Amino acid sequence: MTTSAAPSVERNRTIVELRNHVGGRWAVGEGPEFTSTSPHDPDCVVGAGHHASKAQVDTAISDATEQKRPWRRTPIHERAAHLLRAADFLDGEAARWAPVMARESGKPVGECRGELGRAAQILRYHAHQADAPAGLQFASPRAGERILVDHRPVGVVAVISPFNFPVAIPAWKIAPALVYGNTVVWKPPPSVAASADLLMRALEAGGVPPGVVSLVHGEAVIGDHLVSAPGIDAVTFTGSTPVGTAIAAGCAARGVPIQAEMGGKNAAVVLADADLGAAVAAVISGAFRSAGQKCTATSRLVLHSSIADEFLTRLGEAMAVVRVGDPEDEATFLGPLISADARNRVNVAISQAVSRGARVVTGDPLPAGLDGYHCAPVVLEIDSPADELWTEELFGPVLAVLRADDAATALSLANSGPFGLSLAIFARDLGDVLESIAEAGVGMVHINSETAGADPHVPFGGNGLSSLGPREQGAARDFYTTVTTVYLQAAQR
Ligand code: UN1
Repeated sequence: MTTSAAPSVERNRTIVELRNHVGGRWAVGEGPEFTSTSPHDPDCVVGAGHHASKAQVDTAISDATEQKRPWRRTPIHERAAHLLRAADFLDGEAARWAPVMARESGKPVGECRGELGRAAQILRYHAHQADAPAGLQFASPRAGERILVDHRPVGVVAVISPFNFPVAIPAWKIAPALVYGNTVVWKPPPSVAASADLLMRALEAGGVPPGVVSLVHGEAVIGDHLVSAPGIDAVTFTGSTPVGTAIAAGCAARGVPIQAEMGGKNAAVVLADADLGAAVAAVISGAFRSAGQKCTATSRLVLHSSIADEFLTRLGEAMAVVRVGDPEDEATFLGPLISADARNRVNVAISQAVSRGARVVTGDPLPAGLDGYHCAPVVLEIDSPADELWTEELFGPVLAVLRADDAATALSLANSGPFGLSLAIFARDLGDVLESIAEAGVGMVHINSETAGADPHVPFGGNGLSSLGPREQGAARDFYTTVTTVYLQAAQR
């Protein structure tokens, strides 16, 4: 086992030796031992190593602080070139690493290959920002003066990434941080530590200088230490709403900018004139890919009453494609949830909803022989938007259904609740579509496409308890830079 060799995917073998990347090199953690295991086959260890100690986190932060000036003064095209090389490395490793990522995260192997390709695309998109305009120039009311608006790096950025996109999400945080001249200390979740290692290897292979990006493994105690350390100039976080808002409160008290991507309770609204076949396919994909573990997943469905029965019949028939099983099997659509806790939480929420009167529209029991953290996909029709199934994020393969008699009611059901991330509208009538766009209370509206998915070159994020701070991805410069306005006059000759 070395950290540079490609992993083996033989069953029942530890396949990745997990180290931290501190002090510009791979380093054995000085914290407790840990493993990442397969949620499909929990006895199967994927990665093994040690968490970082708090002292190692401090070393990573002081390295990042030392590198601030040299990295900031490196031309942006040179910084970008490292990302382009890292993208090539990821492309080269995708076929070998996708099964490892599937085993560790529970995400089906085809989705893992897709995510690795997407991560490379994200690195390239941000690298190409080197060619974008660097700032603005304004006219001055004074003769002989120009006013320039310059974008400067923020400094040392703490990156806290989630389990559900182990490579793509840290890529879309770290890539813009680096290209705009920041240095980074990154903590991924222990459950997907081996998959996270791949991105660190890519950045190393891309030649990012020692100490500019560090990787520290650990639980919340290490994350808390990192985000509250005095050397951190900005924090970017993706994860649960309670954790994100708590980190944001601490950051606000210290005047540290925060970008937090948190929960979602995203609705698909199917109006009377929709293409029902296309809507059924999009709802299945939005609700059940990644086992519903996306902040953008479709977890609410609002059906116009006139097509509701037909839609639910067609949805029930189409559920046959949602095959539950081993995420390394190409035929699997729905792998396990990330942990026993996650599975138990979802199963309890389903049985409580049923005991409150929810009607199971479709929901076959799990196939026999699955010993992991699997959860059968389920569609439940409920009576009221006050039901917890309508208001609380579950992060599992559970779709709650309500009916509405008109488009305005449908939209208000979709808008209800504390989140505001993504919304899908299925309709043909242009008036209904325009009205839905105008009234949508979300950061992203999809007309005739699923709630999940995001292109790297456009803003990503939401309203309410879904997001705090500037948008990610295509709007990344707003977070990863600060603006300096320069009043520029020549001295008298
Ligand atoms: C997607 O919909 O493909 O944590 C991306 C999440 C989001 C990313 C979703 N921040 O699920």
